[in-house]
Amino acid sequence: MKRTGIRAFFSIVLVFNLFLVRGQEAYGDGCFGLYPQIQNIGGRQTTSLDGSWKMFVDQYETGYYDYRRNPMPDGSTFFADRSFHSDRTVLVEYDFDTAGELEVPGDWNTQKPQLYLYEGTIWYRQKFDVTPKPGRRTFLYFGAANYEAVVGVNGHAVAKHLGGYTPFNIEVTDRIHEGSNAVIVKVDNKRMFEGVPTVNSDWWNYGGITRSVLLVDMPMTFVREYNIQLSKDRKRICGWVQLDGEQLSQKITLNIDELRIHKTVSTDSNGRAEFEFAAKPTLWSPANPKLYDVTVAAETDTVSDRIGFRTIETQGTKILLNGESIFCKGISIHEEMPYAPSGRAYSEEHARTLLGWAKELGCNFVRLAHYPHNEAMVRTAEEMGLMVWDEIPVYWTIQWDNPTTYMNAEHQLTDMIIRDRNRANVVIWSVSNETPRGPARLEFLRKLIAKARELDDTRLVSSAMEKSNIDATTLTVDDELMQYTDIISFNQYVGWYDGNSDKCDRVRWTFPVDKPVFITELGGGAKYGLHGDSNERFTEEYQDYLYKKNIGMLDRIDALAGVTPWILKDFRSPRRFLPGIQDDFNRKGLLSENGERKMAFFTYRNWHRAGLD
Ligand code: GCB
Repeated sequence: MKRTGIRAFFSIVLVFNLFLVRGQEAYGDGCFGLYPQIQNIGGRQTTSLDGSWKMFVDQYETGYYDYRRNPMPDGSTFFADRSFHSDRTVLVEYDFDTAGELEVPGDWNTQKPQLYLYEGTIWYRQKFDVTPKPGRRTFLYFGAANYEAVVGVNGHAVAKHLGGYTPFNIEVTDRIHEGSNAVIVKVDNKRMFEGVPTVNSDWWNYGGITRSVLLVDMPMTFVREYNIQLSKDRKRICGWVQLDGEQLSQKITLNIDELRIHKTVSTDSNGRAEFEFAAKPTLWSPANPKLYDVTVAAETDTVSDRIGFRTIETQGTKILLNGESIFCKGISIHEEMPYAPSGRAYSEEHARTLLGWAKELGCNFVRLAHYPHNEAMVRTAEEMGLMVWDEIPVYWTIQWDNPTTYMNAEHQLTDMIIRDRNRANVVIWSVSNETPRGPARLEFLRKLIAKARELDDTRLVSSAMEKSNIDATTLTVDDELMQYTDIISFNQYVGWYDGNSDKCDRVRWTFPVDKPVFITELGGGAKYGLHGDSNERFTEEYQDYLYKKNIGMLDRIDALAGVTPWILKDFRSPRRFLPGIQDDFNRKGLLSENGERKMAFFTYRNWHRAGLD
């Protein structure tokens, strides 16, 4: 393992160069090489790299650090796709060709029993053939990889991304060549104190390349992003288009054939064009989730989407959709498969089943907790007439004083908003869940809320806050964050963590400001098929009685505008140890992890509120 002086010198030069390149592109949180997000990836020309990827587990990160724990020069990391078996004269202690396999998309925990509890680094490799087209650009797109992904293309580290639930892409136009190419990704899901989320959460830390990987073929100048919405007075369609590339001054036509709209605007020297024109579309709503075929045609690129038009606002204690009061009957959902093996969900089929259950419950709203779910979830919900609460994983105790943590959270928020800003069903951006009060946290969340409004001033912005007690039975929310949020949204567990279900009858709620009240969590655990008395924990009867009593309490809250009980389906959590009952599952689902409906499912289904479609 000893190096000669001259080799060590060259290594230092190489490492220095590597960091120089990274330093120039640094994103403030250690990320590098990332290209601004290309929106509406499903509407682009892509080649899927999904399927079986070669992989091996590297618990000590031997492929990244040398024996002194210094980062190795690019040329000697595992980003080089070496094979011991094809040349045994060279010392190589890894070999992708003969390594094991993992499916992408997919978490690793539920694919191999020995990886069930694994938290650390796994190296992935996929090979692909290309014939580069002159005059085109190629990007490598990842729907998500949890948590830290360092991506190598043809032997060199080209990008690093942090955060397990947002998409990222990398321009590889000059990195790929005719014939066979290799993409190698180091994915590390070790929990980090400075991370978002941090080390402590009540859901499984699924590792891996959990969403699709695509090669994206783009023209030299392309439509990178657009925002197409109904104006607040519902009389006009307005928005903007952003080009990317060298030919930034172009004419752009927005076509909505069904509305006979064909409007042409010109981009400025930065590639941006704004538009606004009178229109009378049929409005999107849960009762009529109308979407229009929309085409953005630039001179060098055309992209199509399905877009709905609606407004969302608050008035006093009401939430108004298209100017009319709507009660949000919802349910919270984790991004977990509807059936075994209960791993990370990623497909449209998963989305249809999960959201189908929400519809069966009579919901018009889903809270996609506690992080941005895959795009199929949001788009399928839009088609099915389900409003969405989109959230980032600023959960429990984050390092509020750490500027790097803030940058990371802000990037996740930004990427979620860019991805979902044209979805009519997304009505609330949420910046956090159950965070402990204090000045640093208030400043952190205030900045995130301001950022969300700066990026999109057409939706509501909130956070799942916590309740407080005025006395034993008078409950309130007095979080100072409320002055920045549009609604008073909070989690409460009367009947589970706070007394038993009968307490609901004695509780009185009072709220300090005149804003819509939205209960983002309530509930209790039940093991499907476990029966007993209504005061016996974890029986279906306990959960059912808790729902009945909570519903009685909800009906007495005049300002209540929405509720998303916890949770649609039992989900894996490392905090749930009860053998025979929990077995690593949080049991607060209305359905079991196998899709079996518990008694409370029917009780919640039968509950109606005026204004519900
Ligand atoms: C909460 C959290 C949620 C947990 C839930 C529980 O308040 O927001 O992530 O899973 O309670 O079951 O304790």
